[in-house]
Amino acid sequence: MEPMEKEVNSPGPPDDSLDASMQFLPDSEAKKMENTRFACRTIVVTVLIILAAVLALLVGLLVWHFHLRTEGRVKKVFSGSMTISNHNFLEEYEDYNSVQFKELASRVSKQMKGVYSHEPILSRYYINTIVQAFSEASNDTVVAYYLSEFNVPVAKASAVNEAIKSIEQDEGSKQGRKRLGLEHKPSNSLLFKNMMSGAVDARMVNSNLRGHFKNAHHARTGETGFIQSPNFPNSPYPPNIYTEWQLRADPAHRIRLEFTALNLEKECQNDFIRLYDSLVPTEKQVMVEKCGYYNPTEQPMYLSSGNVMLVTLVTNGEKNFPGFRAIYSQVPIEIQGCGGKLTGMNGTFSSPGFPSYYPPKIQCVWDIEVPAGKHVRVKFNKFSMREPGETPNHCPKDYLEINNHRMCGEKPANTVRSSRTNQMTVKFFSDMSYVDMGFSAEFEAFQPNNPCPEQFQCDNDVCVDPKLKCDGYDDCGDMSDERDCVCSEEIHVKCKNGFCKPKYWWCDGVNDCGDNTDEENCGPLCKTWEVPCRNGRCVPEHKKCDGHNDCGDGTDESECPRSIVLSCSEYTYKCKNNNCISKQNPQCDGEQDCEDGSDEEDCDCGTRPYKSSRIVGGEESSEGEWPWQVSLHMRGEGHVCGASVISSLWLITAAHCVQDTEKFKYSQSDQWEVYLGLHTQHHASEGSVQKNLKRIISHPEYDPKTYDNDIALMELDSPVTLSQNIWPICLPAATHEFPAGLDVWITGWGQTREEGSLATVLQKAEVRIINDTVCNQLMNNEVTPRMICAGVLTGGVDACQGDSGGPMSSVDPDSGRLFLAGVVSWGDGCGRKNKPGVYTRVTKYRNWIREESGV
Ligand code: 4AZ
Repeated sequence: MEPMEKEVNSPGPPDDSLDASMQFLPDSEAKKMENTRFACRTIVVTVLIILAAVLALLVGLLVWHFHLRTEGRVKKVFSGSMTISNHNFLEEYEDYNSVQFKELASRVSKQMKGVYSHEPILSRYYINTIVQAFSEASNDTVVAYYLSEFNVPVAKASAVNEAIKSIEQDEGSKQGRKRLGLEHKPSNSLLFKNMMSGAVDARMVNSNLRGHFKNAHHARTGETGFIQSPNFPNSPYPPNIYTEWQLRADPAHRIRLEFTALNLEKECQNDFIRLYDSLVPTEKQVMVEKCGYYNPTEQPMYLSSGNVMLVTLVTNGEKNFPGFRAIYSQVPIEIQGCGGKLTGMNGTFSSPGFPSYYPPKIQCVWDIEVPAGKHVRVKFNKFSMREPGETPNHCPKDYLEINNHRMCGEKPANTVRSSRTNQMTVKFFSDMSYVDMGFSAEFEAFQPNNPCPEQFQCDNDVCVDPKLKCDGYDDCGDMSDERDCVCSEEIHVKCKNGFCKPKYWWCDGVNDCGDNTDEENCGPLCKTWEVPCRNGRCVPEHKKCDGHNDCGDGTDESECPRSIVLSCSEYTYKCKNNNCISKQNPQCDGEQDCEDGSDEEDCDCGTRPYKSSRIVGGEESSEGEWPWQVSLHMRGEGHVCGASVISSLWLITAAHCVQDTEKFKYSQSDQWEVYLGLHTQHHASEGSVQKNLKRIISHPEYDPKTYDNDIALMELDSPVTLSQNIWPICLPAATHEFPAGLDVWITGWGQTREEGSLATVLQKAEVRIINDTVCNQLMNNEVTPRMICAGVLTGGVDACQGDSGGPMSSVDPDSGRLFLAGVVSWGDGCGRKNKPGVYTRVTKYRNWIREESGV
C-alpha cells in the first residue's frame, strides 16, 4: 500500500524541465512561442491533473480491493472424526435426540474449542463445533464425528487449512498430545485419538441449500433395510436440499450398500450422491460420487472399511430426477478370498468383495505357484481401479502389483500378465478414498514353449478361439486377431487399414474400422469444416447452435443446450401450443423446452423403480427390470406374443399377433389372457396381475404379406394398478430419433433359438439399430420406412418367434427413461449372421395411437 500512496503525493516532473525543453525553440518565434508556451502550460497542467486523477482512482481501487481481500470473509467448514479412547459406548449415542448424545456432544464441542485454542489462527476465526454422530468402535469405545465452522478472511484461508492439518499430524508430538488431551489431562477430560479432519465440499456448504435432513439407520445381521431419496419413486426429489443417511453396523462389521435404482441429473455439479467411509462428509474419505442414470443391471454395490457409512444427496434448483433407492445390510469385517496361497494348474481370484466395489483401506496378497517348469499367466476378465485425477502410469493410490509392477486405472477385458517363472506375487492395495469395482482374474499355468495350444496366440499373449479370428471383433484386445484378414464383398466392409468389418456396421455412426472407412460416403459429403444437415445440405461448423436455422430444417440447432422455435417440420418437436422447437428428443428429458411446458407433461413412464432378485443369445432379466413387458396368452394355448404397457388401460402389440388363423380367433379380445408384471411363465408372483381385454384395434393398413404397419392396440377391461412391476414405457414423439448405431434392448419369452423352445424367465438382449439402407440390402429390399432394424453383426442375438409384439426399449441418455422404439415384428429366421430383426417403427404411429387410445 505504501508505495502507491507515495506515488499519489509525488508532484510529477517539475515545470522547469518543460521550460528547459522549450528553450530549444528558435528566437524569431518568441512571440508565437510566448502564446504557445502559455497554451503548452495549460495543456501540461490539464494532463497532469488528469494523470493525478487517474492515479488517485487507481490507488482507490487498489486500496478497496486490498481492503476487500483482507476483510472479505468466507465460511469454512471442516469435518472430522476421532476416537474417544477413555469413554465407553452407549446405545443411546446413536440417537441424536437422546440426553446422553447431547451431553457427550456438548463435552466434545467444548474440548474441541480447547484443541483449536492452542493454534492462534484457528482460535481467532473459530465459530463452533457441532457433533454430528457417534459410533461404536471395536473396543467398546466411542468414535465422534463433528463439523467445525470458521469465519476466515479470504487471505487467511490456506493458513487455516494448514493449521487444521497440523492438528492431525501433531498427535505424535508432545505438544499435540497435550492439545488433544492425551497428556496432563484434567481427570474428566476426553482422550481424543486417531483424529482425522478435512474441508467439506463447497457444494455442501452452499447457502442456497434449504434444509439439512438427517436420517440414521443401524443394520442388523440377517436383515436388510433400505434408504431412498425424498419422494422416490413417484415424484422427483426436491430442489436445493442436502440430505444425509448415517448407516451404522455392529463393531467388527462393514456396511454393504447396494443401489437398486439410481437416476439423477447427468451433471454432478448440480445434483449428486456421495458415499463416505465416515459419518461426516470428510473429503479424504469420499468413497464415490454418483450422478446420472444407471441401468438396473449395472447398479453398484459398496462396502465400507469399518462399521459406518454416510450417504449424502445434494440437489440444486435445476432439473430434478426420480432419485435413488439402495439396500443396506451388515457383513462381517473379514472378507473371504483376500489373499492367500493359490496353487495348481489354474484358478480364479478377485478383489475383496467383487463384484461389490472393494472397500477403502484394504490390502491382500496372493502367492501363486504352478507346477515347476511352467509359467504363470493371469487374465483379467474385469479390471477397474480408477481414482479421480490419477493417470494409470504412476498408481500412487489404489493399485494391483504383479511381481513388483503396479497396475491401476481401467484395463480392457482379457488383459493378460505373465511371469517368467512358475511363481507370481499379486498384491492389492486400496487407500482411504475413492473405490472402484476392482478386478476378477483367472490364473493358469502355461508351457513356455507353446503358450496357446490349439488356439490363436495374440500379440499380447492372450489366447483366443481360432474361430474368433477375423470376426470383426477385437477379441485379443490389441486387434491382432483382426489383422491380415480377407474380406468378403458380400458381408464385409473393407476398411482402408486392412480390417474387415461386417456390413451391419456400415454407416451406423460408429467408427468400427478405426479409420472411419465404414462411416464414409454415408450421407451428404460435407467438407471437413462443415456439418451435415439431415435434409442433405451442409453448413459451416460455426453455424451449429448459433440460434439460426441455417440448415433450413433446423438440424443445425437440434442438438444444442438451448432450443429455438422454428417452423414445423419432420425434424422439429411440436409443443401443445403448436410451437415447434429445434431440440432433438426433448420429451421428458427433465428440462422444460416448450414455452407451455408440454414436453415435460405425461412423464410418468419409462422408469424402472426397482430391481430385486427368448430372445436368442440373451440373458435372464431381473424382476421388475422391464415393467412394461406383457405376456399375451391365448386361452388354452399359453404364451403367444409379447406386448408393452403404455398406460394403465392400454397395451401395444404387433398386428400379426392378432390375426385370425383357421384354428384360433386371435382377433377376438375374449380369447386372450393378459399377464402384466410377469417374470417367470407359469409362476404368478406377487407383483404380477392377470387381466382380460375389452377390445383390440389392429392397424387398419396392416399388410399380412409384407408386415407393413404391424401394430395393434389392446384395451384392458379395467385399468391395472401401476406398481414397481407394472409401469408404462414412454411413447416417442413422431420426431423422436433412434439413429443407426444406437444400442437398444429387446425382451421377451420367445424361442431361445430358431426352432427352439420358449423361454421360461423373461430374457433380454442388447442389439444395435442398423442403418436403413444397409438393412434393406441385407433383407431383400423388404424393409419399408415404417420398419426399423436392429441386430448384432455376428448373429446369435435376436428376437424370435414368441417375442413378437414385445418392446424394443431405448434408454434416453439424458433422462435415463426408456422409450418404445419398436415392436418385434419379423425376421429371416432368428439370430442368423447378417440377418437383423425387423421391428415396427413406433414413431410413425404416434398420432394413430393418440387418436385411437387417447394416450
Ligand atoms: C416371429 O416369428 C419372429 N428374428 C419374430 C422376430 C424375428 C423372427 C421371427 C426376428 O414372431
